[in-house]
Amino acid sequence: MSHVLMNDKNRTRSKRADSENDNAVETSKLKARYRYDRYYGRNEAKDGPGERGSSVILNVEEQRKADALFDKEAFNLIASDKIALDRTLRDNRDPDCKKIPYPEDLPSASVIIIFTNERWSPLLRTVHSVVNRSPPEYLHEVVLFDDFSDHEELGPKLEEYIKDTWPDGVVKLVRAKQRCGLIRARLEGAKAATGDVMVFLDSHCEANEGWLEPLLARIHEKRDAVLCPMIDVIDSHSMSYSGIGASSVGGFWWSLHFSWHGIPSHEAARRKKLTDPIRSPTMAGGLFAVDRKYFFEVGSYDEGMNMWGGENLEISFRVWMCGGSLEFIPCSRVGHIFRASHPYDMGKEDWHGMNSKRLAEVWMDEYKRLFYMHRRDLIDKDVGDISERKKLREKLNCKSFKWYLENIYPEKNVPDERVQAYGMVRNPSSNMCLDTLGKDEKKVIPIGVYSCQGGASASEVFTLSLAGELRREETCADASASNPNVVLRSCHGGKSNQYFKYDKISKTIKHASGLCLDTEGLSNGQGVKIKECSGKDTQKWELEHILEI
Ligand code: LR7
Ligand code: MN
Repeated sequence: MSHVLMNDKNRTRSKRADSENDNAVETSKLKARYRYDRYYGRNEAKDGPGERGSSVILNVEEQRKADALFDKEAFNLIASDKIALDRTLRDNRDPDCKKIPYPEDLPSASVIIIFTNERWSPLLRTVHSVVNRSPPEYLHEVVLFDDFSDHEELGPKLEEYIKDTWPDGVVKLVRAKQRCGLIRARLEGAKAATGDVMVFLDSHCEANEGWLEPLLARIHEKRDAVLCPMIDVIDSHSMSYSGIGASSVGGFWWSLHFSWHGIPSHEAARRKKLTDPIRSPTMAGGLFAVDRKYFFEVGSYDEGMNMWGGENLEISFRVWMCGGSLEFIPCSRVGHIFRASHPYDMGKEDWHGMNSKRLAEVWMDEYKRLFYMHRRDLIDKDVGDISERKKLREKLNCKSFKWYLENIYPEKNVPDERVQAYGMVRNPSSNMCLDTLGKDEKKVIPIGVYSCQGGASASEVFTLSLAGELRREETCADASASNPNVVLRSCHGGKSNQYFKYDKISKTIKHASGLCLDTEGLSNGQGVKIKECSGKDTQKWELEHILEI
């Protein structure tokens, strides 16, 4: 790694540098105040495309170009290029956020932005937003880590731009000598950083007003708190910036993909104010703040993970299980361009799957079985040596995954524990099983029937919960006498349309409406219905593993 731009001598930004000065404390505070106001002044109204976070309107010709580029770039590059690199944003924080008095002696921050072949305008807009909206006395540095990009504009032109725009050296560019992948890129960025706190951002973000102080203040208060800002949405088509509320936390699917959920009631009850941190079982991965030394103490990242994916759940589980906490900070807001695909090359390997296997093996104890239920293909896959990570877990004396589930994520559905039954739901006369047919379970989908795969396919694994729900991980079978087609939709916990009872003797699955689950007339791939109970074979079911009925 070579440090291309380093100009530490002339820097006066960090509070440490300020206090080394023999200026009277008051004077340095005034100076900081002045610069602070000046930087904040840049958010004053100005005209132009996308200002105040608005959508960019393109003419027909521009739109044609944008459409042609969209598949490759996964966002509207033409619109982005029209927006000022220091565009203004609406301050969408809760008004109470502005009343919080932050201590004056906050730790300093290194903001680490890793990128590989990021486009110029989103990359530089990220940097400008950070420099312009961070109080200079707390912004120790911005570390731009280039993960082996080959776009020409990111070569010497970028170095020149940085030197000209931030001559005080606050923005440092570090280049990888070979492609690292995002996990090792963040590690390299972290090794280059020297501030008290590190804040990681993706390379297509916009930090909003007052984003940094609440992160630093919380770490000042609790050094083992790992913090995420609220991730606002920069629309990949219009480039508009819109605030999301502060009502979600992170979770995961047993396939080890990240998911969003409403704040659970136990957490809502624990919090006193809207501005209080929100404890979250997991983080999305890209945007977070952590005490620099704590990050390394708690095991930084798994260097054996490659390219993309899995590191977000790994750090989430690890931080909680090893004594820290993971929190969302409602008063800190950063926008992110959500892109449907990756505009950079990362080869054809299933990196997410392999990285996830590493984390399942190290952190999930016996619960890794639920990951393998979704990923049978990975059971025998070699994902490299994990002994160092296991040693780390031992050294830090971390708690079990069971502890994590019970204490940090009690609302998580464990499909095969404390349930009436789980596994295949089979109609023996046709040898067809209930099946999601591989449809997207984030939407409302019909439950179909399909030739039983012997449990070899996760799409035929259902749970009959203690509450009488016939369910998947997040969704429950739902029907009514007037809507007899059985669909999967969000579990509401209120029985009625989502209540089913299995009778071991008659082998029927009877719905709250009094109708029975029936395969009559169905062939592979068709949707199952509830019908008048008839006692026919088409209404007889076997549940693969019965625990308590
Ligand atoms: O090989 C690579 N080298 C890199 O430097 C691959 C990527 N990168 C950079 C890339 O340029 C970008 O700045 O790494 C950053 C993240 O890559 P993205 O933006 O393609 O990822 P994403 O936003 O699609 O995915 C989310 O999940 C990832 C899992 O590994 C990472 O943790 C991302 O940081 C994460 N992004 C967020 O959490 C932003 C909020 C999204 C949500 C929800
Ligand atoms: Mn991203």
